[in-house]
Amino acid sequence: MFKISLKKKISQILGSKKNREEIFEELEELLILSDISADRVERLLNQVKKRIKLTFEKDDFIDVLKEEFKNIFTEARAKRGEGSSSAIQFPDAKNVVLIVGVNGSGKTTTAAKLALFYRQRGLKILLSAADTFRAAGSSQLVMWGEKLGIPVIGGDRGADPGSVVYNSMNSLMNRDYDMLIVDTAGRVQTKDNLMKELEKLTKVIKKFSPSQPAETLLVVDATMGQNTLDQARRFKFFSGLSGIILAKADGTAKGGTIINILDELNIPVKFAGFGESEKDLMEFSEQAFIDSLLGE
Ligand SMILES: Nc1nc2c(ncn2[C@@H]2O[C@H](COP(=O)(O)OP(=O)(O)O)[C@@H](O)[C@H]2O)c(=O)[nH]1
Ligand SMILES: [Mg+2]
Repeated sequence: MFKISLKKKISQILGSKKNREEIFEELEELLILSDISADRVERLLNQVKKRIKLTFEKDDFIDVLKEEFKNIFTEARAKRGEGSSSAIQFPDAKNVVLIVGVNGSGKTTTAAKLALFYRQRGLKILLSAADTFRAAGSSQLVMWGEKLGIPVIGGDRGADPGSVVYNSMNSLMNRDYDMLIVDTAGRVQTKDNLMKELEKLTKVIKKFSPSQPAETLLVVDATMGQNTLDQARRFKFFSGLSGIILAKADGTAKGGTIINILDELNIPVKFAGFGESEKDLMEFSEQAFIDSLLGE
């Protein structure tokens, strides 16, 4: 998932001849630099301190750290009332996935990746290019559609995104499609008027099918750091969120904000993007995340 792991740095810290206190201080710093909140890092390392012997082997230490990371995910899942996985379950015969997020986070690329992912699992996909805000907004998804051979419903620049979604829902319900993936315009989470537009899009979808969208997924840029927690807060407020997609995981080892999002909002990560090609998407795996952050 991540191309850069913390393992080397952790090994260096553990291998240095510093005393226990100094080792924990340096680890604290390292984990905070990977964007996990200071409060969570402190709790995490306190747990590790309790469990680890006074003198310890490097590998034992990393194993305990990994287990404590795993516990964070397990506890969050238990609070959500979920079993062993939070894989997406679709409720209806025809389902809608709404993609939201700030500018440049990777929404359009992710919409295309998801379309390919679900087509490979046998579903007939329709894409909706509801980013009518920018000149290139809609055409970018249309190009992906052409490349992948997946139909796209778009609109001209400045067109009402609600009407694009309306037309897309009409096609989904009346034609032979199983799933609609809606790409939306990027919006800064602090601009209420843009955020309210998302409420409208959701309403249009619900008019056709009250149990939809099955998933509203926030695409966050893994390199963006702590700001993504605020994004998650605000997008949750305006559009509801069922999950996070961690895009650009290839560019960083700073995936730590997803832990902060779990801690405060308990929104799980459903997918991770790790490159610019349509194939660079994987279902999120807690173990893969931990292994890739801390090294296998
Ligand atoms: N390295 C990398 N680049 C990505 C990933 N996802 C998207 N991008 C790139 O990020 C830029 C913005 O992506 P785009 O989908 O247009 O973002 P949007 O504005 O949210 O729709 C583009 O150059 C994408 O190729 C990813 O997982 N890894
Ligand atoms: Mg876009």
